[in-house]
Amino acid sequence: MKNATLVAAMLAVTLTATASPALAKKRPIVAATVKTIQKVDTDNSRTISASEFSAAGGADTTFAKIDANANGQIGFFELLMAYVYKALAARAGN
Ligand SMILES: [Ca+2]
Repeated sequence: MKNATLVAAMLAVTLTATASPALAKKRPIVAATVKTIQKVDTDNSRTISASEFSAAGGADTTFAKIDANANGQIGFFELLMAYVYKALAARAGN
């Protein structure tokens, strides 16, 4: 419970931070995650639903890959990990 509270607090801080140039320079993957959620999360639930993902032009198969716990929502950390994997794949030349 304590960890869940801490994670929720960290998430709130992260999502209320704007994807500022300073954040983009220091933590580009975090900045990209914040920017994407702010753009795609049209109901401001702080997660991305399948319909929001689709409305933003995302494919259902991509949504399913990112939604790691298959709860029908893409949370901050699921999207963050997707960006991390994408960066690692790019670095590996894949
Ligand atoms: Ca999820």
